[in-house]
Amino acid sequence: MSDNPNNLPANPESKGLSRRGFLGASAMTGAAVAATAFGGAVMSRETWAQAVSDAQKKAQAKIHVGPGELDTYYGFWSGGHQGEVRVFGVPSMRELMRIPVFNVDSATGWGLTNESRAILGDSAKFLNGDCHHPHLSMTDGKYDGKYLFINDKANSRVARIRLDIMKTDKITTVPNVQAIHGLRLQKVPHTKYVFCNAEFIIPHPNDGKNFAMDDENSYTMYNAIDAETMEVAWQVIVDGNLDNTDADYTGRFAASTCYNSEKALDLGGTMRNERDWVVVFDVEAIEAELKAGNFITLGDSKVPVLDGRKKDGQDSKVTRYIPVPKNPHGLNTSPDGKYFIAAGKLSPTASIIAIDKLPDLFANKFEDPREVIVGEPELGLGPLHTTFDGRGNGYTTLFIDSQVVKWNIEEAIQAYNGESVNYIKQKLDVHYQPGHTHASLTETSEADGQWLVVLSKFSKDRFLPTGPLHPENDQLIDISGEEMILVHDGPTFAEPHDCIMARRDQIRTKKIWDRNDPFFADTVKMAEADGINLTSDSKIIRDGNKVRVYMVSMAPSFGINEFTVKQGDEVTVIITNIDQIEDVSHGFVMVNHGVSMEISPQQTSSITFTADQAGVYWYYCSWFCHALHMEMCGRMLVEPA
Ligand code: K7E
Ligand code: CUA
Ligand code: CA
Repeated sequence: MSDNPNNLPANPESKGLSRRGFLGASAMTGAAVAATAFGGAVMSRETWAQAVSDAQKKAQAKIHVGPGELDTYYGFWSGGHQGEVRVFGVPSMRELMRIPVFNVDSATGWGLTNESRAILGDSAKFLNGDCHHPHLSMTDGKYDGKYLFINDKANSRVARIRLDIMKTDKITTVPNVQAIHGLRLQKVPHTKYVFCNAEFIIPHPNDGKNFAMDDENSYTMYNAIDAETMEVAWQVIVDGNLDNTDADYTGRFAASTCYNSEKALDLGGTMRNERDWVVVFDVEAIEAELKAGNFITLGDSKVPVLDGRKKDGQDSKVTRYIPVPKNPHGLNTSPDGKYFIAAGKLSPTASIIAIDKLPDLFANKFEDPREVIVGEPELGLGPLHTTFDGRGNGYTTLFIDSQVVKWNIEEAIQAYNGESVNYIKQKLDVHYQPGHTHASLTETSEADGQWLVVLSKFSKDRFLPTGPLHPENDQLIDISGEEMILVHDGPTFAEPHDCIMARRDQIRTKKIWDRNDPFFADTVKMAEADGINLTSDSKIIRDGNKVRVYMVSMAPSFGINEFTVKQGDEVTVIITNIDQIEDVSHGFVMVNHGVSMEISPQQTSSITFTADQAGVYWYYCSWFCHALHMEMCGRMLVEPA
């Protein structure tokens, strides 16, 4: 055994060896390691400089955002089963911020503070989440900068992030379903609904009396959440299961892929049918049915439920099922509003559904629902998700081929009609096994075809080794020209399924908190009831064994240097940061009590804990705020019970 198990030279360039060359044959045996002149090879700086074309150098120069310069796009990345949302600058791919959502965060106190626990509600008992699909609210098919919504597959929730403060402000658990996966927003006339798919089929009622799941009482549902109130507005029972979803640009239709039309309980069973389907929802018909009172409710839930399943081969009023091959996955609306595109996953195809034919589909004008499919191009192996440049091209990830394929939609339709055209424009190797791909502004009518992010699930040899668990590789590709040019490898921690990019002028954030912000309104109310002026008072309120310690903070000191409680007291510390200066955030940590929180300028934060040990306990400021930040501390004196 060498004492350098990674087998990396201290400095490969100095020995004139590329890393690929040094790693040698063993690195080349992986099936996905398809090194091409530029795309695949790991090379030294010198080799790279010789190999790249001028176009590549130009593209490379575009991603250089120099010190003090700002990025042109905001990127919002899901944190996958890590549970948070990450804010990136694009094209630099620098991480700007992390927004805790379904996770517990030590730095900001998310999941620890009273304000965050109130937002988490009943689900505060869960310390995990699994977010896949971040999406930005829209007005008239364009980002309006208000909210970002994201799903939690692990605990069947949907969260909303306020973009002005970049904090989660609402979390909703969707009742009577399991595993909220696909999530998209109504685009037009504005984001009234958040559409979300519950992936797994469960028995109803799910009370342990029926595990067979082979009858009509086993199903899953398509869900719509009111974007403003964050209450579940309605649910629609479907045949099969639900994977990914998207909405159209008329406001009337949304559609979802189903990979388990078989209602199978095992892997083999889910692959039995050559075709599963895309189910289309008619939002207007759904609203009409609700208005007419034609709904049921389930268990304790008050959410109206419609039945969107076929009965005796007859379609419901609110859904239509379009057969597509095979275990389809991504469902994406083209930015011209013309098509839903379903990626085939186990089929090398994508199915192009003409949205303008859907009114006739619902009017039963077609013998075969597949008459709404106007193209089914062969793209490559394992197509998962498609994104668009606004110039008529789709970019589809090919998981098995480890590629992104650029293809022309209208030409694919011509080919389907028997014309001989080559709709494939380019296939680019990515590294490796891509899931989602996202082009700048692709989900809006303003898709601008500048940047493409490809979220590769495997990084293998692209980065310094980090043990058995590898980072993912979020690659940045310049798509502004005729050719896709790979310009950046971005290691990320588990597991950004999806990301979304908006122009920087579309996101407007506050520099300091507004004292009237609803985020801490309940805490302000509590202070008012205690007769406290939060921006000037530092005072202790005793209420039986409950002690409320109110203090202000201003760099570099807390308003209270020392307070005394009795062992067993339930202590709530409420701090208002009265600094007015942008970026001067304070923190509060009570040593040996699991207590930590952020208090940014003009914010009030509070946290509750039990003083269960007698003695002296220091508290301190955890966000570096001043030259005397270390001195910003105090003592809690706990008298024995
Ligand atoms: Cu393809 Cu959850 Cu969007 Cu992962 S899903 S890749
Ligand atoms: Cu206040 Cu550090
Ligand atoms: Ca299937």
